[in-house]
Amino acid sequence: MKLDKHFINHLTTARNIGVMTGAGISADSGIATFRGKDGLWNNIPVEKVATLEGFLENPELVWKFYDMRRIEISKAKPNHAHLTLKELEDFYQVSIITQNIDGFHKLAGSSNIIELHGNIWEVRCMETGKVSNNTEAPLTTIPPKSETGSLLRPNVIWFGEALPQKALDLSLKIASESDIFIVIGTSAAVQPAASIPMIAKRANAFLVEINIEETQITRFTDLFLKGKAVKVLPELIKEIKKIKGK
Ligand code: BV8
Repeated sequence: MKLDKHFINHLTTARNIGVMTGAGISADSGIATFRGKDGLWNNIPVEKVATLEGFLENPELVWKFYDMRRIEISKAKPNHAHLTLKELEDFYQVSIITQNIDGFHKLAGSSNIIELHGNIWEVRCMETGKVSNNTEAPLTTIPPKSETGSLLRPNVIWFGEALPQKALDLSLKIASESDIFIVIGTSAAVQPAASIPMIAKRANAFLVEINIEETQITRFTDLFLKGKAVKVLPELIKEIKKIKGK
Protein backbone atom coordinates (compact mmCIF):
# COMPACT_ATOMS: atom_id res chain seq x y z
CA MET A 1 0.00 0.00 0.00
CA LYS A 2 1.53 3.34 -1.05
CA LEU A 3 0.76 5.98 1.61
CA ASP A 4 0.46 9.68 0.81
CA LYS A 5 3.17 11.79 2.45
CA HIS A 6 0.75 13.88 4.56
CA PHE A 7 -0.61 10.66 6.03
CA ILE A 8 2.95 9.42 6.72
CA ASN A 9 3.72 12.67 8.55
CA HIS A 10 0.59 12.32 10.66
CA LEU A 11 1.31 8.65 11.39
CA THR A 12 4.83 9.63 12.47
CA THR A 13 3.80 12.38 14.89
CA ALA A 14 0.33 11.22 16.06
CA ARG A 15 -0.35 10.03 19.60
CA ASN A 16 -4.15 9.65 19.74
CA ILE A 17 -6.06 7.74 17.07
CA GLY A 18 -9.87 7.83 17.21
CA VAL A 19 -11.75 5.18 15.24
CA MET A 20 -15.46 4.99 14.40
CA THR A 21 -16.77 1.71 13.01
CA GLY A 22 -20.01 0.60 11.42
CA ALA A 23 -21.48 -2.65 10.15
CA GLY A 24 -18.95 -2.80 7.28
CA ILE A 25 -16.09 -3.86 9.57
CA SER A 26 -18.07 -6.96 10.58
CA ALA A 27 -19.24 -7.74 7.03
CA ASP A 28 -16.12 -9.89 6.51
CA SER A 29 -17.11 -11.92 9.57
CA GLY A 30 -20.28 -12.78 7.66
CA ILE A 31 -22.53 -10.36 9.59
CA ALA A 32 -25.25 -8.66 7.51
CA THR A 33 -24.99 -4.89 7.08
CA PHE A 34 -28.07 -2.60 7.12
CA ARG A 35 -27.96 -0.73 3.81
CA GLY A 36 -26.50 -1.54 0.41
CA LYS A 37 -26.87 -4.77 -1.58
CA ASP A 38 -28.02 -7.41 0.94
CA GLY A 39 -28.77 -4.92 3.73
CA LEU A 40 -31.11 -5.91 6.57
CA TRP A 41 -33.28 -2.85 5.99
CA ASN A 42 -33.97 -3.90 2.37
CA ASN A 43 -36.43 -6.59 3.47
CA ILE A 44 -37.30 -5.69 7.04
CA PRO A 45 -39.32 -2.54 7.88
CA VAL A 46 -37.12 -0.53 10.26
CA GLU A 47 -40.06 0.97 12.16
CA LYS A 48 -41.36 -2.53 12.95
CA VAL A 49 -38.12 -3.94 14.44
CA ALA A 50 -35.88 -1.02 15.41
CA THR A 51 -38.21 1.40 17.23
CA LEU A 52 -39.77 1.33 20.71
CA GLU A 53 -43.22 1.71 19.13
CA GLY A 54 -42.60 -1.37 16.99
CA PHE A 55 -41.45 -3.30 20.06
CA LEU A 56 -44.48 -2.33 22.16
CA GLU A 57 -46.77 -3.28 19.29
CA ASN A 58 -45.17 -6.66 18.66
CA PRO A 59 -42.34 -7.68 21.06
CA GLU A 60 -42.33 -11.19 19.59
CA LEU A 61 -41.57 -9.94 16.05
CA VAL A 62 -38.76 -7.71 17.33
CA TRP A 63 -37.24 -10.49 19.40
CA LYS A 64 -37.38 -12.87 16.42
CA PHE A 65 -35.36 -10.25 14.48
CA TYR A 66 -32.76 -9.90 17.24
CA ASP A 67 -32.69 -13.65 17.92
CA MET A 68 -31.85 -14.23 14.23
CA ARG A 69 -28.99 -11.69 14.51
CA ARG A 70 -27.77 -13.15 17.85
CA ILE A 71 -27.60 -16.62 16.27
CA GLU A 72 -25.67 -15.20 13.26
CA ILE A 73 -23.24 -13.33 15.52
CA SER A 74 -22.78 -16.31 17.89
CA LYS A 75 -21.57 -18.38 14.90
CA ALA A 76 -19.10 -15.71 13.75
CA LYS A 77 -15.98 -14.11 15.16
CA PRO A 78 -13.94 -10.93 14.85
CA ASN A 79 -12.00 -10.75 11.56
CA HIS A 80 -8.50 -9.48 10.78
CA ALA A 81 -9.78 -5.90 10.65
CA HIS A 82 -10.92 -6.03 14.30
CA LEU A 83 -7.66 -7.75 15.29
CA THR A 84 -5.58 -5.11 13.48
CA LEU A 85 -7.27 -2.34 15.49
CA LYS A 86 -6.12 -4.17 18.63
CA GLU A 87 -2.55 -4.30 17.20
CA LEU A 88 -2.71 -0.55 16.50
CA GLU A 89 -2.61 -0.08 20.30
CA ASP A 90 1.08 -1.09 20.19
CA PHE A 91 1.82 2.23 18.48
CA TYR A 92 -0.90 4.71 19.49
CA GLN A 93 -3.51 5.53 22.12
CA VAL A 94 -6.53 4.02 20.28
CA SER A 95 -10.18 4.71 21.15
CA ILE A 96 -12.89 2.89 19.23
CA ILE A 97 -16.39 4.36 18.91
CA THR A 98 -18.61 1.68 17.41
CA GLN A 99 -22.18 1.73 16.11
CA ASN A 100 -22.05 -2.07 16.02
CA ILE A 101 -23.79 -4.13 18.68
CA ASP A 102 -21.95 -7.42 17.97
CA GLY A 103 -19.28 -7.00 20.66
CA PHE A 104 -16.52 -7.99 18.20
CA HIS A 105 -14.11 -5.18 19.16
CA LYS A 106 -14.16 -6.43 22.76
CA LEU A 107 -13.66 -10.03 21.61
CA ALA A 108 -10.74 -8.86 19.46
CA GLY A 109 -9.11 -7.48 22.63
CA SER A 110 -9.33 -3.71 22.02
CA SER A 111 -9.00 -1.72 25.26
CA ASN A 112 -11.04 1.47 24.80
CA ILE A 113 -14.42 0.81 23.23
CA ILE A 114 -17.57 2.94 23.26
CA GLU A 115 -20.75 1.16 22.14
CA LEU A 116 -22.91 4.01 20.85
CA HIS A 117 -25.91 1.85 19.95
CA GLY A 118 -25.76 -0.73 22.74
CA ASN A 119 -24.92 -4.42 22.79
CA ILE A 120 -26.92 -7.34 21.40
CA TRP A 121 -25.86 -9.58 24.32
CA GLU A 122 -27.48 -7.30 26.91
CA VAL A 123 -31.18 -7.18 27.84
CA ARG A 124 -33.03 -4.45 29.74
CA CYS A 125 -36.11 -4.97 31.97
CA MET A 126 -39.06 -2.85 30.76
CA GLU A 127 -40.27 -2.62 34.38
CA THR A 128 -37.10 -1.74 36.30
CA GLY A 129 -34.66 -0.68 33.55
CA LYS A 130 -32.14 -3.19 34.96
CA VAL A 131 -29.56 -4.28 32.36
CA SER A 132 -28.20 -7.83 32.43
CA ASN A 133 -26.27 -10.16 30.14
CA ASN A 134 -28.13 -12.75 28.12
CA THR A 135 -26.08 -14.77 25.63
CA GLU A 136 -28.65 -17.47 24.91
CA ALA A 137 -28.70 -18.14 21.12
CA PRO A 138 -31.24 -19.23 20.08
CA LEU A 139 -33.49 -17.85 22.83
CA THR A 140 -35.60 -20.57 24.48
CA THR A 141 -38.43 -18.12 25.26
CA ILE A 142 -39.54 -15.38 22.86
CA PRO A 143 -40.08 -12.70 24.10
CA PRO A 144 -37.75 -13.30 27.09
CA LYS A 145 -39.02 -12.30 30.54
CA SER A 146 -37.28 -11.37 33.81
CA GLU A 147 -37.53 -13.62 36.91
CA THR A 148 -40.50 -11.52 38.02
CA GLY A 149 -42.19 -12.07 34.63
CA SER A 150 -41.55 -8.56 33.24
CA LEU A 151 -40.87 -8.09 29.54
CA LEU A 152 -37.21 -7.74 28.58
CA ARG A 153 -36.00 -5.69 25.58
CA PRO A 154 -32.67 -5.76 23.72
CA ASN A 155 -30.34 -3.19 25.34
CA VAL A 156 -29.80 -1.41 22.02
CA ILE A 157 -30.63 2.12 20.87
CA TRP A 158 -33.57 2.18 18.47
CA PHE A 159 -34.55 4.96 16.09
CA GLY A 160 -36.07 7.87 17.98
CA GLU A 161 -34.21 6.91 21.18
CA ALA A 162 -31.47 9.05 22.64
CA LEU A 163 -27.95 7.66 22.66
CA PRO A 164 -26.46 7.07 26.13
CA GLN A 165 -25.28 10.56 27.15
CA LYS A 166 -22.05 9.26 28.69
CA ALA A 167 -21.13 7.36 25.52
CA LEU A 168 -21.94 10.40 23.38
CA ASP A 169 -19.97 12.82 25.59
CA LEU A 170 -16.95 10.49 25.64
CA SER A 171 -17.16 10.07 21.84
CA LEU A 172 -17.17 13.83 21.33
CA LYS A 173 -14.16 14.14 23.67
CA ILE A 174 -12.27 11.45 21.74
CA ALA A 175 -13.13 13.10 18.41
CA SER A 176 -11.86 16.47 19.64
CA GLU A 177 -8.58 14.98 20.94
CA SER A 178 -7.73 12.72 17.99
CA ASP A 179 -4.64 13.47 15.90
CA ILE A 180 -5.94 10.98 13.33
CA PHE A 181 -9.58 9.86 13.08
CA ILE A 182 -10.35 6.75 11.02
CA VAL A 183 -13.96 5.99 9.94
CA ILE A 184 -14.39 2.37 8.94
CA GLY A 185 -17.33 0.60 7.29
CA THR A 186 -20.17 3.01 7.94
CA SER A 187 -22.61 4.59 5.51
CA ALA A 188 -22.62 7.65 7.80
CA ALA A 189 -26.39 7.71 7.36
CA VAL A 190 -27.38 7.60 11.02
CA GLN A 191 -27.26 10.58 13.35
CA PRO A 192 -25.91 11.68 15.72
CA ALA A 193 -23.09 9.10 15.14
CA ALA A 194 -22.41 10.41 11.63
CA SER A 195 -21.54 13.85 13.04
CA ILE A 196 -18.66 12.50 15.15
CA PRO A 197 -16.11 12.28 12.30
CA MET A 198 -16.99 15.85 11.31
CA ILE A 199 -16.31 17.01 14.88
CA ALA A 200 -12.91 15.31 14.69
CA LYS A 201 -12.21 17.04 11.38
CA ARG A 202 -13.21 20.44 12.81
CA ALA A 203 -10.83 19.79 15.70
CA ASN A 204 -8.00 19.35 13.17
CA ALA A 205 -7.80 15.57 13.11
CA PHE A 206 -6.44 14.03 9.91
CA LEU A 207 -9.69 12.33 8.76
CA VAL A 208 -9.33 8.94 7.03
CA GLU A 209 -12.17 6.80 5.67
CA ILE A 210 -11.95 3.08 4.86
CA ASN A 211 -14.92 1.83 2.85
CA ILE A 212 -15.68 -0.23 -0.25
CA GLU A 213 -17.56 2.76 -1.68
CA GLU A 214 -17.85 6.51 -1.15
CA THR A 215 -20.27 7.77 1.51
CA GLN A 216 -21.87 11.05 2.60
CA ILE A 217 -18.67 12.04 4.41
CA THR A 218 -16.04 10.98 1.85
CA ARG A 219 -15.84 14.49 0.42
CA PHE A 220 -14.82 15.85 3.86
CA THR A 221 -12.01 13.35 4.42
CA ASP A 222 -8.27 13.99 4.05
CA LEU A 223 -7.78 10.46 2.74
CA PHE A 224 -10.19 7.86 1.34
CA LEU A 225 -8.79 4.30 1.33
CA LYS A 226 -11.13 2.34 -0.93
CA GLY A 227 -11.38 -1.34 -0.13
CA LYS A 228 -12.49 -3.95 2.38
CA ALA A 229 -11.47 -3.16 5.95
CA VAL A 230 -10.17 -6.73 6.31
CA LYS A 231 -7.69 -5.99 3.50
CA VAL A 232 -6.85 -2.31 4.01
CA LEU A 233 -6.19 -2.37 7.76
CA PRO A 234 -3.57 -5.15 7.74
CA GLU A 235 -1.79 -3.39 4.84
CA LEU A 236 -1.94 -0.11 6.77
CA ILE A 237 -0.44 -1.57 9.94
CA LYS A 238 2.41 -3.03 7.84
CA GLU A 239 3.27 0.53 6.70
CA ILE A 240 2.96 1.83 10.27
CA LYS A 241 5.45 -0.81 11.47
CA LYS A 242 7.93 0.41 8.81
CA ILE A 243 7.41 4.04 9.95
CA LYS A 244 7.86 3.02 13.59
CA GLY A 245 10.90 0.88 12.71
CA LYS A 246 9.29 -2.30 14.06
C1 BV8 B 1 -31.77 9.99 18.09
C2 BV8 B 1 -30.28 -0.36 16.36
C3 BV8 B 1 -33.05 11.68 19.11
C4 BV8 B 1 -29.27 -1.26 16.89
C5 BV8 B 1 -29.77 1.52 14.95
C6 BV8 B 1 -30.36 14.30 13.24
C7 BV8 B 1 -29.93 14.31 14.58
C8 BV8 B 1 -30.36 13.34 15.47
C9 BV8 B 1 -31.23 12.31 15.03
C10 BV8 B 1 -31.65 12.29 13.72
C11 BV8 B 1 -31.22 13.27 12.84
N1 BV8 B 1 -31.79 12.99 11.64
C12 BV8 B 1 -32.55 11.88 11.72
C13 BV8 B 1 -32.50 11.44 12.98
C14 BV8 B 1 -33.18 10.24 13.48
C15 BV8 B 1 -32.34 8.96 13.35
C16 BV8 B 1 -31.55 8.88 12.08
O1 BV8 B 1 -30.36 9.14 12.07
N2 BV8 B 1 -32.20 8.49 11.00
C17 BV8 B 1 -31.49 8.36 9.74
C18 BV8 B 1 -31.65 6.96 9.19
C19 BV8 B 1 -32.04 9.43 8.80
N3 BV8 B 1 -31.46 8.85 14.49
C20 BV8 B 1 -31.96 8.32 15.62
O2 BV8 B 1 -33.12 8.00 15.75
C21 BV8 B 1 -31.00 8.15 16.77
N4 BV8 B 1 -31.63 8.69 17.93
O3 BV8 B 1 -31.14 10.78 17.48
O4 BV8 B 1 -32.73 10.30 18.99
C22 BV8 B 1 -33.43 11.90 20.51
C23 BV8 B 1 -32.69 12.82 21.28
C24 BV8 B 1 -33.09 13.05 22.57
C25 BV8 B 1 -34.19 12.38 23.12
C26 BV8 B 1 -34.90 11.44 22.35
C27 BV8 B 1 -34.52 11.20 21.03
C28 BV8 B 1 -30.76 6.68 17.06
C29 BV8 B 1 -29.93 6.05 15.98
C30 BV8 B 1 -29.60 4.58 16.33
C31 BV8 B 1 -30.56 3.71 15.62
N5 BV8 B 1 -30.24 2.30 15.84
N6 BV8 B 1 -29.76 0.20 15.12
C32 BV8 B 1 -29.16 -2.43 15.94
O5 BV8 B 1 -30.16 -3.14 15.79
O6 BV8 B 1 -28.06 -2.59 15.38
S1 BV8 B 1 -29.18 2.17 13.51
C33 BV8 B 1 -28.27 1.09 12.58
O7 BV8 B 1 -27.56 1.90 11.67
C34 BV8 B 1 -27.19 0.35 13.36
O8 BV8 B 1 -27.00 0.77 14.68
C35 BV8 B 1 -25.94 0.68 12.55
O9 BV8 B 1 -24.81 0.58 13.31
C36 BV8 B 1 -26.26 2.06 12.16
C37 BV8 B 1 -25.41 2.67 11.10
O10 BV8 B 1 -25.34 1.79 10.00
P1 BV8 B 1 -23.88 1.36 9.49
O11 BV8 B 1 -23.16 0.75 10.63
O12 BV8 B 1 -23.25 2.51 8.81
O13 BV8 B 1 -24.24 0.20 8.47
P2 BV8 B 1 -24.73 0.38 6.94
O14 BV8 B 1 -25.23 -0.95 6.51
O15 BV8 B 1 -25.60 1.58 6.82
O16 BV8 B 1 -23.39 0.72 6.14
C38 BV8 B 1 -22.36 -0.23 6.05
C39 BV8 B 1 -21.18 0.46 5.38
O17 BV8 B 1 -20.09 -0.46 5.33
C40 BV8 B 1 -21.46 0.88 3.96
O18 BV8 B 1 -20.95 2.19 3.74
C41 BV8 B 1 -20.68 -0.14 3.11
O19 BV8 B 1 -20.20 0.44 1.90
C42 BV8 B 1 -19.54 -0.45 4.01
N7 BV8 B 1 -18.95 -1.79 3.85
C43 BV8 B 1 -19.58 -2.96 3.54
N8 BV8 B 1 -18.68 -3.97 3.54
C44 BV8 B 1 -17.48 -3.42 3.88
C45 BV8 B 1 -17.64 -2.03 4.07
N9 BV8 B 1 -16.63 -1.22 4.41
C46 BV8 B 1 -15.41 -1.77 4.57
N10 BV8 B 1 -15.18 -3.10 4.41
C47 BV8 B 1 -16.18 -3.94 4.06
N11 BV8 B 1 -15.92 -5.26 3.89
